[in-house]
Amino acid sequence: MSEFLNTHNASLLLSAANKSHYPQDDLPEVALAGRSNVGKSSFINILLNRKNLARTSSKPGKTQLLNFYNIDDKLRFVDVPGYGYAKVSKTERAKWGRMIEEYLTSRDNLRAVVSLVDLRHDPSADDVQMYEFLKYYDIPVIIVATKADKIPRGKWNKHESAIKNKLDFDKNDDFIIFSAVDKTGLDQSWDAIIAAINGEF
Ligand SMILES: Nc1nc2c(ncn2[C@@H]2O[C@H](COP(=O)(O)OP(=O)(O)O)[C@@H](O)[C@H]2O)c(=O)[nH]1
Ligand SMILES: [Mg+2]
Repeated sequence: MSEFLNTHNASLLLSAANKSHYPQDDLPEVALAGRSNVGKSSFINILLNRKNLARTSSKPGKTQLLNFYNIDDKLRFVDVPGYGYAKVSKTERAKWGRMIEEYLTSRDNLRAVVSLVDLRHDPSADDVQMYEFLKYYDIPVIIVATKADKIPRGKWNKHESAIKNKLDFDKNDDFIIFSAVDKTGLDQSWDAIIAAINGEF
């Protein structure tokens, strides 16, 4: 973990639907994106060593706002609502799209997006679209492949290759195999995040 941050000093700062509600300062932000249920909240909880700071839920699609987490007044995590939840209307989906796009394309504080995918499966069309979107806007991206504990270690490489292939992965990006159950990839995730923040604190 980071020697620069007291991660115990972390809390949900605010939830925002649009720009006018974003925090107004210069703190660096790292956003977390991924489909519902991929493990975003669990990732935040593990990185901050908290049981339930970011709510983990077996009911997907519950979080509909951008949740800004303050970490030691030095950095923020921004939990972006999960995509690919089947049971929302087209109108809801469009609203969701505009909210994410507004944040990702206009937020000066944004330093990187941690894009979470499930190590077990090929990336969904939404996963691929998200990666393409981030590459198009030149937003630094860290791919975190979650739920590694659910497949044997001997198969990790094969799954990693399949995901990279489907994403047309840029080898300059970070690819981290992660598990919220056994904390595989915890240090690597912090290293990548700290590198993206690049000495701002
Ligand atoms: N086995 C395993 N389960 C996980 C992992 N990460 C998340 N989960 C489970 O997957 C479900 C969804 O996780 P959550 O963090 O709420 O996903 P979110 O919707 O992306 O925020 C929950 O039941 C978690 O306990 C992981 O690394 N390994
Ligand atoms: Mg969540």
